[in-house]
Amino acid sequence: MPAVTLEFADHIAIIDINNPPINATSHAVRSGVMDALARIRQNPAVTAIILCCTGTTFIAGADISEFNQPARAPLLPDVIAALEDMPVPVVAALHGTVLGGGLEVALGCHYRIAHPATRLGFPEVNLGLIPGAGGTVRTPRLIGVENAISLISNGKPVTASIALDWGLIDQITTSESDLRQTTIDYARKMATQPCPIPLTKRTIPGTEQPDWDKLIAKTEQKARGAVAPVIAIKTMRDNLALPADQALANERQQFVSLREGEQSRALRHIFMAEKNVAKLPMVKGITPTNITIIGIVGGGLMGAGIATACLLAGYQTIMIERDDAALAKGRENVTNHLQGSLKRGIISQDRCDQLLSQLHGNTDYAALAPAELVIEAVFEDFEVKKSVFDAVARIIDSTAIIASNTSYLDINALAHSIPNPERVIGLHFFSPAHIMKLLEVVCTDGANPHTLATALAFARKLGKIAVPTGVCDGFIGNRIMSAYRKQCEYMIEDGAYPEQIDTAMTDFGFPMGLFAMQDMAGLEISWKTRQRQAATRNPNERYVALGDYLCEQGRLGRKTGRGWFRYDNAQSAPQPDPDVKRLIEQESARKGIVRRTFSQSEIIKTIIATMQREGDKILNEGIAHSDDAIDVVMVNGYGFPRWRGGPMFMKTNSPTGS
Ligand code: 3H9
Repeated sequence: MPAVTLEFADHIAIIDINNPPINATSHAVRSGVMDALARIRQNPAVTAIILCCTGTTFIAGADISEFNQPARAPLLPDVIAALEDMPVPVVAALHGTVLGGGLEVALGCHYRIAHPATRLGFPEVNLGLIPGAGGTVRTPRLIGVENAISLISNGKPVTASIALDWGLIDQITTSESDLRQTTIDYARKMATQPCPIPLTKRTIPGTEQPDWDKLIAKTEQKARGAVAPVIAIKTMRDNLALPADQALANERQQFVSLREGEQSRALRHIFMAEKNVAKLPMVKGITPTNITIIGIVGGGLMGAGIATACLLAGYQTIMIERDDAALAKGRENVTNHLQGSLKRGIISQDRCDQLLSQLHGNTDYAALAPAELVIEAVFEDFEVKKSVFDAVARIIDSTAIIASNTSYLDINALAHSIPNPERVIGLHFFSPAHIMKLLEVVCTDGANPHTLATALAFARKLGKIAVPTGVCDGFIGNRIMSAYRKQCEYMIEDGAYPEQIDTAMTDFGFPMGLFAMQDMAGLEISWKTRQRQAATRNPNERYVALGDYLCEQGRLGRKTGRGWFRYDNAQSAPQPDPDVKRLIEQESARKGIVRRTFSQSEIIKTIIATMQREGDKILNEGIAHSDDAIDVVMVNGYGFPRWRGGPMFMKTNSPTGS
């Protein structure tokens, strides 16, 4: 099947793109459209053209897989210029996701008709790019500078109705109508009128200019080191002073230089890694169970977050708690989460009420009988979880899946504590579970591929990025975090201070430093874990007791106003505390350590090297299936700057971390 077909129907030329899965502007599409336009030019009977796509979407962007190869003519800007220059009206029929190069193609057409569910946007900045085929030049000429900036610099798509309000599209069809036919009818009507002036020949509406310096400063702060959003704004600012042809050339130059740069390569890597990380040979070809009813044991912070995620994905959800009061609290937690989604405009009040009606609470495990998947999210204690597994296994069908949300405990041992261990899996959600995208899917030794395939399909339906991992203490993410936390504590004893380490990390691009993050979570959690592990700790391994001392002094973190840092009020930024400095220096002296200075670059290199070393071990032990899995976990669960691609990507692509 060719990627582009051309058909003539009663004086209308119909160009149809069919390049699954997303109708990307691959070489075959670009050359196919060029050929079609050449043939149309030779047919004087044509009075209008429609450009449409087969499949689930209009063009959703350039083909990322071509970005690492030499560019092949015709280039997208030339195809769009050819569309714009056609002597008869060209009307685009939009549906699905009209993104990046897809929106640029639509802007090269003279009119745009969209299905009501269409979303339109420029996600290029998420890939470390700016639009490279006229987006920064044509968009402000159509919808004004302010709306164009918002569309291009934040990377988020807008709905068809916002696009219509802005003038980005000309008409929305009714949901029942046939988009193609409506577009043909529209094109027929427009054929009787003069062809509109192409966008590149128009002036920009409005004279008001934004406060560019303020906008750039705000964007820089939000981008935390990512360059593309800032370059997008600077390019738009510079282009306003240029005629369209020079503005197009300027945009192209910026696009090409970003495409060749380290940040875009890193962002493209992580984008593709997220798409591919769960594609394991062992689940290929397996049809997962179609789950409709989920059971969740525990309505605390984690359980309620998981329940909310399940409700939002459309599952009937049964929540089990130990008594009525705990159940009421669990329901209240879910209600609060859904109210949050309502406030953020993700769901309507009606939908919120409807979702709450799909939450069925009970204090009797017998209510779990119809569940096809039960997730335990109770207190992190092996015996407690084992008793929950035992109770669940007695009730549900022997083929239904039982999952644990443990972060550290041995899921293999849990699995073997019940009959049919092959249906046990770990689902390690990150808090808040209804918001965080990452989900570690922990494959127990005995789990069968069907259990894994079903868990992965469930994760996808929740909208999560599922990363399969093996069983070990901390799986992928917490294990790496634990290794670099230790290394940071060693640096503290050897001469660094918490504020230095945190500044090195935030300057590198982490949203927060390790010590501020511990203060925020509360230091007593890891203190209790260390106390539990004291008996089994390797006596020959270096142990840093500073965190214990802080807890013994009641410095439990932000909530007590003191931890690794000092907090003058609930909102205040972490302040270095002379008492902590003294405590650290006394401890170094007690251990006979001669403190030395650490540069910011040494700190960050040590942290990244530790992540990479632990990552290598995890790979060698078969806990992670690929480098990609480690990068996806660190970027999506632990604040590793996305534009750096992840620690394993940096090994080969940015070994200096600069
Ligand atoms: C651009 O356009 C630059 C221009 O300004 C200038 C050019 C000169 N290329 O996400 P899914 C694959 S930059 C190649 O699971 P969904 C993906 O790997 C681009 N392949 O589906 C997967 O493959 P497989 C601007 C791509 O329904 C399959 O498509 N555009 C690309 O959940 C399905 O993907 C973007 O940044 C691509 N660009 O979501 C759009 N995109 O089937 C990026 C996807 O083998 N894409 N694939 O697993 C998306 O946001 C989502 O994929 C989309 C569909 C919303 C389109």
